[in-house]
Order: sequence, then structure tokens, then C-alpha cells
Amino acid sequence: SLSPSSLRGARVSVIGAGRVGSTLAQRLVEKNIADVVLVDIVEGMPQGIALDLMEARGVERHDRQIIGTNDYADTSNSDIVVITAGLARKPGMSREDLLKTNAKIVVDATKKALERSPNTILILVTNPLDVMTYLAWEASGLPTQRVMGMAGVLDAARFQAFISMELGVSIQDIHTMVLGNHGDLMVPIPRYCTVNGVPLTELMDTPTIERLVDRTRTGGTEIVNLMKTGSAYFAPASSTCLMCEAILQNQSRVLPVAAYLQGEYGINDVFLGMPCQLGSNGVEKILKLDLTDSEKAALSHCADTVRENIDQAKAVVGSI
Ligand code: TXD
Repeated sequence: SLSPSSLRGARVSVIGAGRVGSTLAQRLVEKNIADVVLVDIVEGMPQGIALDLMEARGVERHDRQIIGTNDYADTSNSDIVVITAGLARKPGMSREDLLKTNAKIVVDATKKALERSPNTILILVTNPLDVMTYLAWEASGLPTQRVMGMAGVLDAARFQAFISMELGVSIQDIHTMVLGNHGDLMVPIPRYCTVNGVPLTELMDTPTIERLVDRTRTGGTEIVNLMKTGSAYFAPASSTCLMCEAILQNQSRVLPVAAYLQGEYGINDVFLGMPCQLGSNGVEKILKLDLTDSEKAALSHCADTVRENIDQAKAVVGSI
């Protein structure tokens, strides 16, 4: 198997080689975005997936390298560390049910990864997303700019898909805006959603928009209930891949990500989904929106809920 010295390009370490992690690894190499180090606690599994992806390269025609490992030493000098390690939901479970188990896993993984890549950019995927992003930030010692959570890109993509199905319009012309936390309290903003510049509110009546907003809020649960043995991973992997691409190619793309708030909309010291400019320094800017009072109230409610869960999780992991 490969050693890290065979990695030549931008390097993304993916911690957790489960469904999201392995699909993300595939996207990153097959889209020629980065070399990947895939880490898991299960012995042999990340090595097997890496070898399988290495063997696909002749057919997919790319020269990216993938290392599978159980050893964090192989993750040294990662440009980005993505954490997907932890449990996923089964039917009947909320994201919060994962809190305690995943908090320990995420803090442990963050510390081990940061020892080897002290200046990396950290992207959290593990649920409950907004809480895990906060815990990882604290454990990492990184500046807030270099830590973010993936949820908004996925939630916006789901809303986009539902609008496209409803209107029968190409998904490529649809832009959606979803703020707040990753869960039932997320705050989609239909008046900032457009079909090639035409506000959604001019193309759909309010009950239809509300139905699609509702489906977006419960989009993850809809898939868990269908799959029964796990949760969504194709769209989550695509969404995380897009964030990696924006950062590694310094694109200044405006994407909704869970970012650290310092007074925006009166909210402090919590990670919540906001439209952010992503570049080689991570979250380079949080866009300021003109929100209505009810939208601001919905965001504050998200922040309060996330903070309560952070406190619960901290009680489990002790002093970080
Ligand atoms: O929008 C979002 N943020 C999300 C989040 C979208 C989809 C999935 N979301 C969450 O990501 C989900 O609720 C889970 O918490 C994670 C990972 O979901 P996935 O579907 O990939 O779960 P799997 O297939 O069970 O994979 C988890 C892997 C598995 O291989 C474990 O062996 C590994 O994590 N694992 C670990 N790896 C390294 N180190 C430790 N300690 C560890 N513990 C478990």
C-alpha cells in the first residue's frame, strides 16, 4: 500500500471511512480535486476502500492517490481535515440522539488530526452538526475562520431539488438560501430563492412554498425512513466536496456553511448556517443579509437550541 510520500497534490484527510467518508473520497479523487487519506478505527476497511478506489483510476482516468489507514501519522500536513466519524441515524432517532457518543468521537479525532496538521482547515460533517462543529473548534485551537460545518450546502441542495421537481425546471437555474441549524429548526429563506433571478415567491403560491420548505426541513429524516439502515450520503458527500473545492481552489464561492457567529443578528459564540465566502483561508467573510424580525427570531431560536446541546455535550466530554 501507499505511503504518504506518494501524495503530491492538495491533501484532504477524511476521518471516518463510512458511507459519507468513502463517497467523499471518491468524489474528491475522481473530480481531480485532491489526494485523500481515509482514516477509520475499523482495521482493514479504509485500506480496502482506498485500494478499490486506486484500482478504479485506470477506468476513471485520473492520477490522484488515496491512502487508507488507521494511523493519524499518515494524515500529516493535510490542507483540509473532514470529520465524518461517528454514528448515523436510524429510523426513530433524532440528530440529538447521537450527541453523547459522537461528541467523544469527534473531540478525539480532532485532537489526533490537529497534532499532525496544526494549521489545517477543519470541516465537520458528523451530527448533530452545529454542536459537533463547536466542540471540534474548541478542541482544535484553530482560529474560527478555519473551522466550519457542512449542512447548509446540503439543505439548500435539497430545497433546490424539490423546487426543480415541482416546477419541472432545470435544477441548474435554481438558487436557494437556507440558514440556521441542521435540523427541524433550519431557516429556509424563500424570498432569497430564485429561478434564474426570478424570485421563487413570484412562481409559486405560499402553500406550495411552505410544503417544499417543510420537506426540506425533514429531508434527512425522509431518507432515513426509506433506507432504514443509515442516512443519506450521496448528496452529503457532494456538498462536502464542493466546500473542499471552493477552499482548495480559493474560489471565493458564496456557500451556506456553519460558521462562528460574533454578534451577527445579535448572536454570539455559536456555529450556525450562514452564507459565507469560502477561500484558501476558510470562511473569509460572512455575508450580511437583511432579515425580517421573524427570520431573526427563528435564527435566535436555533442558536439557543444549539447552545443547550453544546452544554449537554460538554458535560459528557469534560473539559476540552
Ligand atoms: O449534513 C450533514 N452534516 C450530514 C451529517 C449528512 C449526512 C450524514 N451526517 C452525519 O455524518 C451522520 O449523522 C453521521 O454522524 C456522520 C457519518 O455518516 P455516515 O452515513 O458516513 O455513517 P457511517 O457509514 O456509519 O460511517 C461512520 C464511520 C464508520 O466507518 C465508523 O467505523 C467510523 O465512522 N468511526 C470512526 N472513525 C475514526 N475514529 C473514530 N473514533 C470512529 N468512530 C467511528
